[in-house]
This record gives sequence, C-alpha cells and structure tokens, in this order.
Amino acid sequence: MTARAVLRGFFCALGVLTAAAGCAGGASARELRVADTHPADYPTVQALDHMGRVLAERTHGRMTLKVLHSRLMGEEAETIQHVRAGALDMARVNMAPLNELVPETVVPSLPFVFRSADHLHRVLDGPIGTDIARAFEPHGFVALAFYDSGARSFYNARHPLRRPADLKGMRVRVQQSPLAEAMIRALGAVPAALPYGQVGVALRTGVIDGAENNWPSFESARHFETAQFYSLTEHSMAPEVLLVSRRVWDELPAADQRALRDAARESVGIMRILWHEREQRARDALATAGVLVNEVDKAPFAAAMRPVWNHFTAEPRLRELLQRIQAAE
Ligand code: GTR
Repeated sequence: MTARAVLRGFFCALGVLTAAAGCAGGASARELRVADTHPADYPTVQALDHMGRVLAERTHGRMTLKVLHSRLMGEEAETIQHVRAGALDMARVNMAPLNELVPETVVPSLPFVFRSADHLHRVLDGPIGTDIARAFEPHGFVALAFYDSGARSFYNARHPLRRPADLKGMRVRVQQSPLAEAMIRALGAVPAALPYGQVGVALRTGVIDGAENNWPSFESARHFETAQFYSLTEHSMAPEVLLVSRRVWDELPAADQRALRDAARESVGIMRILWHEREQRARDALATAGVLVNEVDKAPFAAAMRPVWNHFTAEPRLRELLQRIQAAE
C-alpha cells in the first residue's frame, strides 16, 4: 500500500476527508448501524467505538460503524428482532434474551456454569466458543465476538440476601428469557421479565423488589438509588455477543466480511481491559454511594438453581455442550 493510501485512510477515519475525496471508495461504501442498550461511556459501547475506528482505518473508510447506543433503536429484544429481519445491521446484546431464538445460548447462560472469568475466557476463545458462534447462523445471525459481562448478583430494596429463603416471595426482575425466569422460581421468588430500560421505574414504583445484574450495569443504570442491598451471589456469567444480521452478512464481499471479523476480534481484548477497569470503578462508586454489599455462601444458591440445568439442557446437543464446558480446564 502506498504512503498516500495509508494517509488517506487515516484522514478518512478521522472524518477529515469526505466521500468526494475518495474515502468511501465509491459504490461499495457501507455504514453499518449497530445498536447497544448501554450509554456512550459503557465498556461495550466503547469497544464498538474502537472497532469502528479499526474498521474505518483498515478499509480506508469504505466500511464504518454507526454506534446507536442508549437504546436509540429500542430495547434489546427489539434490536434482536430487527437484526434478524435485516432491518438493523448489527446489535450488541446479552445472550439471555437470545435463549429462545438460539438454543445454544442457554448453556453459557446457565447459573453457576462457569467457575471463573478465566474459565469463561478459555471456553469462549477456543473451539467451544467457535461452535457456539456457528450455532447462531441458522437463526439469522452471525456472531462476530463475545464480550465479558462479569457476574450477575441480586440487588433489592428490602434486606441483604444470605440464603435462598431470603428471596421468598420477592418480585425480581429478570431478562426476557424462560431460563432466567426459571432460575428465579427455583429460588422461591417471583420473576418479572422486563426490558432493561424499564427496571429503574419498576424499582422506584415498587412494581418489583429487586433485580440482578453485574456491577457496571447496577451502577450505570443507577438502580442502586432504590435498591441499596447488593448480595454477591454471582449466579450468572452469561456473556455479551456482537451480532450481525445474516442477511447483511451474506451480501458483503468476502474481503469486507474478513475486515469486519478482524475488527470485531480486536475489540475483544480492548473490551476485557475496559471491563476490568469499569468493574473496579463501579464498585468504588457504589461504596461511596453507601450501597450495602454482602458476601454470600453460594453453595445453597447453586443447589437450589441446579434443577434448571436438567430442564433446559434436555436436548442431547445442549447436554453435550454443557459437558464440554464443564470439562474445559
Ligand atoms: C446487562 C447487559 C445488557 C442487558 C442488561 C439486562 O448486563 O449488558 O445487554 O442484557 O444486562 O439486564 O437487561
């Protein structure tokens, strides 16, 4: 590549030059719209921003990402449907709301299935992750990358949770997933499957008593202002996934598919660094805000939730996937 082309790509990526100056490369120029429920400063959105910069640079402005954050394209379940239909190019979502559409996403969403973040990374970075990604394709999606989502714990406005019985009768918001609902029922609580954007108001009006999420979401969505007890059950590590519509994907030339995959892959490492920093910052901010955090003996929670494993992995291919994840070092 000539020095001139490199420079042009750089200035195109910065938006200094325009299509007229040759940035877009003519008819094949493509702006991909990607939705994310989180605000601009959240790690997933920042990882997408990074990916967009890499993509624009590598393709000399021929491919760009327009990151539509803060629910601009609606709630997560809606963005999933839009991507599936090809009305939206891409979405970064959590695996749980995909549980019904893509059965393989159930397995990494099971309670206490990952032993640690390292275990999760080894699974998703290796052949098991490749197989999970492939499982999206018959359902209208191409999975480009998995992102960290830490561990989800319960928070509520009533009291610290120490044992499953402390949840009895509580109305707990969950993601829109039959598995997530079953997990709550297994603990003797009442699930309320609500979109993320409605959790704050549901907490404030007492429609729900609590919810569950990782440190950064609990802090970023400001749910701690109403639910000041955060109990470290760390029951789910359901990862995030970056999806592109299969319809959009199939129309892209092979070189563009490669560029998109490469840029997505690179954003994973950045995301892990951003995630780690943000978890720490969220914990500090929550401590300053007076949130009452308590450690929990996880064994009784895991035991109470274990029956959902059998129920949701009855199909042999899901059972096998579960066994592979368990056997992964
Ligand atoms: C967050 C996740 C979001 C969304 C949200 C929820 O941790 O990043 O994509 O799934 O949880 O609880 O709805």
